[in-house]
Amino acid sequence: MSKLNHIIDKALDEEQLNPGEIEYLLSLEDRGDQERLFAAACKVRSKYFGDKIFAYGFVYFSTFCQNDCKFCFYRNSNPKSPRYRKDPEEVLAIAEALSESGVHLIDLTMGEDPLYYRNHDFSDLLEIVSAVKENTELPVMASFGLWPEEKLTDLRHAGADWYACYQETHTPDLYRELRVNQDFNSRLNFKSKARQAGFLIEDGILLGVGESIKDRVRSVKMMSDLEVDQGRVMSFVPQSGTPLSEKGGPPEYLELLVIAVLRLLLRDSLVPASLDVAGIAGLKDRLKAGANVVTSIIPPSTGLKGVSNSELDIEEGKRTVAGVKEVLEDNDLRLANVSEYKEWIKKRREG
Ligand code: SAM
Ligand code: MD0
Ligand code: SF4
Repeated sequence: MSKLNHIIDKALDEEQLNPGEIEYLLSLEDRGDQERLFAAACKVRSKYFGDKIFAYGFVYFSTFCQNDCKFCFYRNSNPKSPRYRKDPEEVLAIAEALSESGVHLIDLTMGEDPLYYRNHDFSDLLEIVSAVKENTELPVMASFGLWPEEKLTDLRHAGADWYACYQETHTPDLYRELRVNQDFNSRLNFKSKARQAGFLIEDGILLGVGESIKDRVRSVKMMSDLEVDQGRVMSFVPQSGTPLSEKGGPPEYLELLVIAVLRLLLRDSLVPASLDVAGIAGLKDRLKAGANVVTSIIPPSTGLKGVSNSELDIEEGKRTVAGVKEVLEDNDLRLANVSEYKEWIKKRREG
């Protein structure tokens, strides 16, 4: 039996893969081999989720940030970055419209906005979360940066179900280069603290930011060891006005390999296909690699931006549930019902 078949069979039997085996999968270059890996990942997805796919509405409500992450368009020192802060009424109206359009979760995201972080006053954010939760009755994800640990319970009580906090890399030296002046362990430990406070947690990595294959293996292993509820990978997209503006992104297939490996390792957890990297045109491949949540759905005519592709497909109305549904139908998949998503959350919490 070929090495690839052996590793795939092991994964399908739900045996743990060792680092060497993970590295082998993440190094596949032959298109046929890659397809076999993707087919195995889809098999695991279909075992746990059938043909159901979830969809998240993305509300990037403040693009102000006190940090200076090297890869990010919205880093504090980038004069070219579009800055806005949506007021609570507008956030609520957008969340309601997203809910009506059929998303399963509202992802409330901001930079580490100094308006809240400098005075350590997060009461407005707690009110936004409660209002969104009450009015949409949907699960809510908070993606606010390194939120103070002592206020995690308040955020949970306000109605946030998920906390998303991406490590980008699980290799401390590389992390320090990317997330300038941010402590590696504080960000890593934050995820466990959030889990203890009752949150479902999402971790994620970036590809093409100077990591080696071994760094990638370490990251997917750590996400799997952490038993993240949602494990994300995104290809780096170069941003103007940043130190990495001239650096190219990684080869397209790499993100697909990592999606597939995450699916094999995380099994019944959620693995996103982000519309923020290659837009609606990139969705099919990500689904075929084993992803089961479409993220970064952004309504047009709101002025809202994406993160790594601040404008792609948004005003054309393609980053919408309607746009996503077409792709799902063409690929024998279907948009889940909200009750199916809530059911997954409930089961996950019961462990
Ligand atoms: N500001 C919060 C934070 O950083 O935790 C929440 C924000 S979310 C906007 C930021 C995530 O988008 C990052 O963690 C990173 O994974 C992703 N991202 C940012 N810039 C990117 C880029 N140029 N290419 C790909 N992904 C990027
Ligand atoms: C996405 N641009 O879903 C968003 C973002 C934040 N929770 C998610 C990275 O791709
Ligand atoms: Fe700020 Fe988040 Fe961008 Fe870093 S990734 S600069 S914390 S918005």
